[in-house]
Amino acid sequence: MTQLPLSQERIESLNAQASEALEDDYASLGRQLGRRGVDIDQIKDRVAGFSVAIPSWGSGRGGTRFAKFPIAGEPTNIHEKLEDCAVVQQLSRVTPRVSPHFPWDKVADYGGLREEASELGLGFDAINSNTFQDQAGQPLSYATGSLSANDPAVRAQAVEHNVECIEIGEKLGSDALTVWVGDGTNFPGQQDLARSYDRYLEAAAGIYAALPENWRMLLEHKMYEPAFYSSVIADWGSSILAAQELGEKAQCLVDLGHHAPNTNIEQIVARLHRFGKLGGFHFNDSKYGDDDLDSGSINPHQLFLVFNELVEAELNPRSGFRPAYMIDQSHNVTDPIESLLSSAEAIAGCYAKALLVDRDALHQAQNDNDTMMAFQALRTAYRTDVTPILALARAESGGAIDPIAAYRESGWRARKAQERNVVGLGAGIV
Ligand code: RM4
Ligand code: MN
Ligand code: MN
Repeated sequence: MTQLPLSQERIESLNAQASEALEDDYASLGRQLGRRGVDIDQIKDRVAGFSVAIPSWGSGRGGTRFAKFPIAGEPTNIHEKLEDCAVVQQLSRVTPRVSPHFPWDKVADYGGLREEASELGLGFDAINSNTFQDQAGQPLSYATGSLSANDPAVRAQAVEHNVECIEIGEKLGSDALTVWVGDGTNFPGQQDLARSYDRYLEAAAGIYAALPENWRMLLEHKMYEPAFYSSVIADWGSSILAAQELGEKAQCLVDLGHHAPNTNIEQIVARLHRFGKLGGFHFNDSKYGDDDLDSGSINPHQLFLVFNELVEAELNPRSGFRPAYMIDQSHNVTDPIESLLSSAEAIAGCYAKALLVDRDALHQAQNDNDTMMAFQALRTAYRTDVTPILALARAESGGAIDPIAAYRESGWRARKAQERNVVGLGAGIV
């Protein structure tokens, strides 16, 4: 039996107060879209079918390299993280799965954890391994690398951890492993750039060999941090070459925050899709060097352009299109539940806007070399306020018309501050 964390009655009574205004806005937008030949209900149905996973660590406050400021009532273990994720899902209705991170989310009984999640209305998405930190009691250190380490015993330990993640994932009902390594160097000459990649490939093949039939291995690239001179999997080039070398079940995962400023990420999406290697997405935003700001908070237009490519890819699946979508954010200044709600809305909103692009007009203008009309096809969709579509889709599936207001009204965090253990370092990342 599902045990939702917030009072469903309360959400509905708040919705009742806002529903007249929403219907009015929805009808007006419906007329506007109708004039463009778009059926608003069809867009709403597509939005209702959209979902994005929440990272378990995103339920805690992250930090910078300088400090971390946890808030009272933050989750301190996977059980509490699941509860907070369930709040996000209950209000937003677009985040039905959690992407866990091991060993951070380790428990003794994974069958029990799966049940616990399902009672909260949640399932599990891609499993994230962690060979970028040393854990207490771990025999060998990752200080000089993990999958690309010089020492074969360190590489073997890193492979073994990833294989254990797959085994845990099978118990949780997942079907993908996301591998991000912090391996790299801070000094020119510190490592041989070619040989470290060779070692990575060899170790990654050991993980690949342990993948069950229906599983995928998602390789996540990141330009820098923690390595500041060279990273072994720094860019989509290194990533796709590794994925091609490993085999069909290996694909690339694009984290929006892991590129140099001004990189054309939407073009990377198109390229990866062209070669059947677009496996997943980590949504967040970034301005300078941070990779975990709230999705759409800095550059919503980029998020829209990425979704424009994703919708193109969905319509033209070539050898398949089934990207694992996940939010990947964790930072210092907001209640993480509010940030996740805001990001979920930004992501679903950009998906909706991308659906509004008049594709025939766009393709025609492209063929005719009519640059301005091609641009206008995108611009018209981008400037449409899709809020009523998102709100109605949410309300119709039991979510809140105004998720952040409903969350604040619920007093959830204050209640948890009474019930939960003192935070310590918290669940977020530093
Ligand atoms: C990394 C990367 C990974 C995530 C860790 C916590 O920057 O984005 O996806 O597992 O952070
Ligand atoms: Mn990521
Ligand atoms: Mn990151």
